[in-house]
Amino acid sequence: MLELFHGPVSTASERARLVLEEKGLTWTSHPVDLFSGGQHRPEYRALNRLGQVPTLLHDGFALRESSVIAEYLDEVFPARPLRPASARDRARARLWDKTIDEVHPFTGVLTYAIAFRPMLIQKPKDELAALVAAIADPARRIARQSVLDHGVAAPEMRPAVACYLRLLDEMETQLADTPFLAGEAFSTADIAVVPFLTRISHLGMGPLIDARPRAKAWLETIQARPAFKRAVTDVIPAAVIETFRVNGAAAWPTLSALAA
Ligand SMILES: N[C@@H](CCC(=O)N[C@@H](CS)C(=O)NCC(=O)O)C(=O)O
Repeated sequence: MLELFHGPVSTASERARLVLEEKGLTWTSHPVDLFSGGQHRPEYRALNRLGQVPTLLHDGFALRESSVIAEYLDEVFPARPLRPASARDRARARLWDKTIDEVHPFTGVLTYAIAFRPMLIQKPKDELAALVAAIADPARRIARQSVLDHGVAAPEMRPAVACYLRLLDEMETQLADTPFLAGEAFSTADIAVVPFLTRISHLGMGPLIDARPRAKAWLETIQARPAFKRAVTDVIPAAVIETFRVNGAAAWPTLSALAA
């Protein structure tokens, strides 16, 4: 039995859901509410010591890290393979996994500074302080506090935007050679990256993607896949997309200045 503990609006969870849906696997959904601290409940942290989503539970075996989950599912369920066929392309896919490990913390900075902060700072101060204090990774804890204090004026915003510009440029370079990120075929590399471009486009940073025509066309191709609809489009609540859009539009002057 496959169970996924996931956040409906979490990029790392989107990646795990995409793998499950692309492979046509049947799975049970356990949504975790990150805003009320569901990721820090003792019973969840017994499955995932970092208090992060996603966690896959396969017949009682708990696994964290979306890249590891992707590889595991592809190995255990070999039908509809998602890892590239050649060693060279598999190595490329692993490099995209590493890139996404770098991009992920900056995605949190952008999302919390732009979209979640206005809602979170309405919470009672001690409740919010407890949510931040429970974050296991000290660097992430400091960054979270900074964006809650300063919003888009936080010093973490500049490196976050720079990280995305590097990602987009790297994609543009690869996509000049191959139609997909790890080669000629759709793979775990495309699944790893698509949640992140989707996120910045939801946050109103689409012009950065539009300026890179190959990345833009790639994004449209991946988002048109039926599994993307089931794993991402149908799962993120419309109200959240609207919050991203409205708060993203307000933040865009700051972000475009940082990008320039
Ligand atoms: N590298 C991990 C990152 C997991 C992660 O940080 N997930 C975020 C949501 S996208 C989370 O659980 N955040 C909870 C928090 O920051 O308190 C993966 O790919 O699974």
